[in-house]
Amino acid sequence: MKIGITCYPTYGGSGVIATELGKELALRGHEVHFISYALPFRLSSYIENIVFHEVEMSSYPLFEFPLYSLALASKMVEVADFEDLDLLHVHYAIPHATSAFLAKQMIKSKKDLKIITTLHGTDITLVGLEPSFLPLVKFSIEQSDGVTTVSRFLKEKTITNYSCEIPIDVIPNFIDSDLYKPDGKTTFRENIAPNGEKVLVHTSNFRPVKRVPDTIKILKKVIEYIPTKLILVGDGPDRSECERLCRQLDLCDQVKFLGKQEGLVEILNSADLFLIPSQSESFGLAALEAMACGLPVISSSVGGLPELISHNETGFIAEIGDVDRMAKYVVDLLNNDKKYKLFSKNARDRAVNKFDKSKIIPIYEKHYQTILNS
Ligand code: GMT
Repeated sequence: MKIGITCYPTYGGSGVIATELGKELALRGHEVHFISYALPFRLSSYIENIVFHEVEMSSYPLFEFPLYSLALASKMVEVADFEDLDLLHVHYAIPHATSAFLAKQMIKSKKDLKIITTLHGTDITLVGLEPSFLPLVKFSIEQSDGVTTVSRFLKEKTITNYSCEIPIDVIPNFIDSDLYKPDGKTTFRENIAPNGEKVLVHTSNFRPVKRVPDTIKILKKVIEYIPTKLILVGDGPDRSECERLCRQLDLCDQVKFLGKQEGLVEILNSADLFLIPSQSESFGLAALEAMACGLPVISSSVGGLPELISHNETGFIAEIGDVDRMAKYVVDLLNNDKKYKLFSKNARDRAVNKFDKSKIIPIYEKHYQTILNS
């Protein structure tokens, strides 16, 4: 197949999934064309069967705001025509599904370009609900030839929030479990926890929806019982607030802010538990990456997290903001070596058996084929 993929190219789970999907499809012999304003950050080296098409933006004094959605639609048409694409797979509805709809209309006299939209999270649960976007998001979803969501939760939200009456396939996110795996390396851990402390880790974009300050509050309670460090990976609006909280709670020596990092596997392998106390989380790709490295996960009970984490088996789930309970769960696991090892194994097994790329990529291929035959 000849597949066009559009995604956000910077950090973020939807861009990661879109890029890794494209790479896997290319490995399986499909021709993949990424269309975006920048090279997706996970496409760092040449890969056979993958081409990147940059959406160029021109500025003009009349245009107070950049007209990216329109430039993207034009580029989609150009690529679909020149490269003879079979379908366009767009990740994150806003504005990609709308640009794709425009492109489909523009090229319709020449070909029936199929559009598949994958909904990832806040495109449905937050941004898409804003009155200025809601009618457009609903329209663009309903005009797609195929729609997928990354969890059952997100499918239900799409149906209830937008009254969408179209078939939606749930295709969960996936992981390369040969890359994300326990590696037994201890160099980074020795550096972060030189006195044999336990290590908690959280990775995110530090937006309010991630509730990163909760991870620091959890640590404050955990260290009453067990010497522990917390690694915070990523950057975003709430980082300053988190640094302030560390100072206020006198935890500056126990919390290590690493900012954005590439070597995630090594960092995850240096930790014992992963924390994800989010306010909203349609899937929780970061938690899956941790599970694949053998880390049990302590999470809030929101969105798609209960579909990923088996409570009392691969980790524990608590109410949003219940940092006391989350801390209890952390202490419970860190104090019980036998239970910890079992949870660690369960987490890895679940990641490999349910969410490995070898299980999920064929589901996307089948979805494409069904849409092309429709
Ligand atoms: O929806 C977002 O906030 C952005 C999006 C992204 O691009 O990172 O994250 C969502 O998509 C990820 C990949 O499918 C999911 O793992 C995240 O759970 C989801 N984020 C939220 O729902 C907050």
